[in-house]
Amino acid sequence: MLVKLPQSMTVAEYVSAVRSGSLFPAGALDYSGAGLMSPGESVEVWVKLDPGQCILICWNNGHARSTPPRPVTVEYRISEDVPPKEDVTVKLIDFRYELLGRLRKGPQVIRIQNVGPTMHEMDIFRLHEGKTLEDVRRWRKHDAGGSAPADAMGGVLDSHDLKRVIWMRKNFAAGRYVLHCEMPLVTNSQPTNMEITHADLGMVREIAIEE
Ligand SMILES: [Cu+2]
Repeated sequence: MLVKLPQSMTVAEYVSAVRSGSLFPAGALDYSGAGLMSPGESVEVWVKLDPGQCILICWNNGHARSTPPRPVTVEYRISEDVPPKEDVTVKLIDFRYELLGRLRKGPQVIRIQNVGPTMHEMDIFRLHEGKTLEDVRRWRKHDAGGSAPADAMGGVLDSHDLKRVIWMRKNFAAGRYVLHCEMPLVTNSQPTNMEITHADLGMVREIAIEE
């Protein structure tokens, strides 16, 4: 995830707030980024940044506390880059995924738009043979380090600016996939142990990509 720090906050102060249990240290802004990925996977993501001090940080399985984030300085530049034309749009809505179009086998561009009213994200998992959406939900909730029922394909993470549209490109094989939102219900700067996530509230959806 890319996070933009306020001018008054150092990377060490952000990390210290995270270590004391905050997932959203006050004043820092989430700018999305690539979702959860299993080893060997890759994904391309387009997201508009603003100039300033950012960090790259991984929230999986305690890594935000154990691994120092990577500082990244974003400079102002007029960019001619145009995101690719999408094959599918996914709308993130409290608390569900709405797909406009159909995901197909091969390289696909997905445009991700948050309808809100709260922040969302979309991890994409490819189910292992015989595994179900419920297996993924339970694994992410209770046993992130254990034997995985799916491979994590990447996706897009949350953004404080709900209007920020994000694009991703990924080569999909045929199979059964799960879209999964792991946002906590409470997103203030207070320490949280993520008692309730959006996935618990039903923001998890299985889709099939045909051969
Ligand atoms: Cu959500």
